[in-house]
Amino acid sequence: MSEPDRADQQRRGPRRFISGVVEGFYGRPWTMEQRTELFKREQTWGLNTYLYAPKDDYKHRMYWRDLYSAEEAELLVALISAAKQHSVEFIYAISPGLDITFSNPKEVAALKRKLDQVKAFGCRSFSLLFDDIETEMCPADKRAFSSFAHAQVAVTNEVYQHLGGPETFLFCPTDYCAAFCTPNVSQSSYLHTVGENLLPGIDILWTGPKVVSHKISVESIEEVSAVLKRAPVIWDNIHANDYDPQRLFLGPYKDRPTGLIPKLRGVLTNPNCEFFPNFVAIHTLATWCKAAGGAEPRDVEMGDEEEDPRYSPHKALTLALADWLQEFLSTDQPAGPRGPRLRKGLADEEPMQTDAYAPRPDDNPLYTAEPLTLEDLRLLSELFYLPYEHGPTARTMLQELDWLRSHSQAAASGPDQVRGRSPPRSPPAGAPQAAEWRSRAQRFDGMCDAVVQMFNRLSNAPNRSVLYDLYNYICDIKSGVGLARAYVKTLGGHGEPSAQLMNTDPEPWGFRGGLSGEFQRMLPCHGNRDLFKRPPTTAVYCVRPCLPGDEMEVQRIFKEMQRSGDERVSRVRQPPLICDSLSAGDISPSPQCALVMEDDAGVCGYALALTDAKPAAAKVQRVTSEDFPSLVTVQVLPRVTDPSPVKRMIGWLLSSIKSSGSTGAFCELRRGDRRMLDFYSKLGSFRPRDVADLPQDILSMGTSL
Ligand code: GDL
Repeated sequence: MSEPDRADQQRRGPRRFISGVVEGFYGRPWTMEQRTELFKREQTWGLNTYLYAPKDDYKHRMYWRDLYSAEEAELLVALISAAKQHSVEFIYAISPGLDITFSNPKEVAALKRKLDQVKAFGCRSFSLLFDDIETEMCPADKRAFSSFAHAQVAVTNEVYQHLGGPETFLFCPTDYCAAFCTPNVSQSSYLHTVGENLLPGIDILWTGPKVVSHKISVESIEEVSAVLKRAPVIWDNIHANDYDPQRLFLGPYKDRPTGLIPKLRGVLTNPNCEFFPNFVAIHTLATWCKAAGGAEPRDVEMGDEEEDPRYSPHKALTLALADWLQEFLSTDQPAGPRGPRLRKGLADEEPMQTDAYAPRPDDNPLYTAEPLTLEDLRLLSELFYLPYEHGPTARTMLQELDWLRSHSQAAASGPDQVRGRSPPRSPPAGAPQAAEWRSRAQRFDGMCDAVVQMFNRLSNAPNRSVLYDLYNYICDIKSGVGLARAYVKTLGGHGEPSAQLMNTDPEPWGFRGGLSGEFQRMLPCHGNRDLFKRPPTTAVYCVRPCLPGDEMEVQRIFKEMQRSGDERVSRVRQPPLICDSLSAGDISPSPQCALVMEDDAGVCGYALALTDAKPAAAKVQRVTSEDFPSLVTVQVLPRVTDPSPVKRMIGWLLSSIKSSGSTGAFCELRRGDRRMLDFYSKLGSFRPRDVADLPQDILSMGTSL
């Protein structure tokens, strides 16, 4: 810092830690009422800044050159003044990077003109953002500047000086996280140029190691600060959900040690697109910020069970949820659809009158909703926790479902009482596993029920604005939990297999996800990118296309499994299955329809298919049906106990068959082959079908595509 700068800073006094919210996500921007409500909350919780940067606001990015109309100006003036009233610093950001020509003075003049206009609205703090833009410069800029960083820095410095060197002026680099730096942070020539040439009064935004950073360490900030020659302001995307319509983040601010606070210039969170569900994100950030300078968070006992002695995410969450509960229970909706905006319109109208109604003794009792509880909100938060972590209850549910699935043999071998509601009075000897399975299945069912009850109580909460922002997400999780619950009941042998799971013509809510869901199901690696730690499995399997050298292995497995089939049956001569010729190598599988799986010891299973099974069927004097023209066969060695790689092979085959235009696939099994029978039944998609003239000990199962 130069002498005059240092003197200037001394005159202004120590700069406060910037803390608050950046409205910097893609999609529908918040309303003016919501922003005003945000300022109130920030003031109450001790946050001091709001960065106006809604990506899809026309005049912030796409049409950045256009001046605001008189009406827009009125709204912005009111907003800037509302921020002031609540002691929140309003920073106006502009994103000219989509199409600015840095070297064209007219462009720079347009930028200055726009910011001058906003300055005239009462705004004193500004920001230039160059995130998410093309890094290739146009020919004119290439001639004028030695690099993209030089171009950005030149324009930013000029605008900053034009505005009189505002006390707060933020710059968002194009390489705004470590993952974007080439070859890395300390050797990034882009960041070095920015660090060395950007005027010292300008602060720099940084999202951490990644765009959505799981953790931000003190060391990583020290590294980037050395290059930038200043402490960065974190633009934190930990609660941002604009990249996936199925996600919402209601977990606490987390995995940023409070030791960062003295190393940073500030933290702004860019949270969920939906305004109201951000209560936890912003409240817990405020608690985190209070950990600075030894100030103890409100009512938070200093950490015991967690690493950071100044901040406990768990306790911060509890504080936030307790306050949030009050909001749910209030009918006062300051920024909602029945808030001031509409109230103003309705001001002259008479309130609607409804006659008080009291049921007579024989009438139906009036419906009275149970009130929402703190535990409901904790469960909600745990189901929609953080981008790299599910909440504890969600983790338990996943682990339990995984256990129930992989131990479903125990359920099947247990006494038939699993069908009844109550456990057997005295379990027979040798059934402890079955008893454990039943009790864990019951516990899982209880957890699913808690989600449904939470959904019911939330839907009845008086504050409709908060509910509406959450509605799609809670419907989605309720439906997902419902499917898992039905699946566990099916595994446990409860009555008819769940209509939701087994129905060949399910309602649209019986399967997830529209066209995007279809694409995901077609991709063999679907699920590989799960961000969450899966419950441990014991073996690693490789599923891959069957190569010419694998044919011997496939035939070996086929023969071995034929031999070890039901001994009693194998001694008598058995009628052949349609798929035998396929497994024995007499008929070649259709293109893209042959897979094998391997474990450490080698090939341990295969899955083969014929998109048109007619020729194979003819060999054993059978006919195929129009609905199920394709044949599937799968075989695994008994050492494979994990059903998931087998499921993956079948999923892969079915998508190949489907893309060949087939409408359905079938398989044939021996009734005595309990292992494969059990396997296909549990897959869920294959159902027994009636086929005329089938030999007595053969069963056919089909799935529509
Ligand atoms: C980004 C964008 C931000 C977006 C976020 C999450 C920055 C600096 N820019 O890269 O607008 O909301 O990802 O999708 O984070």
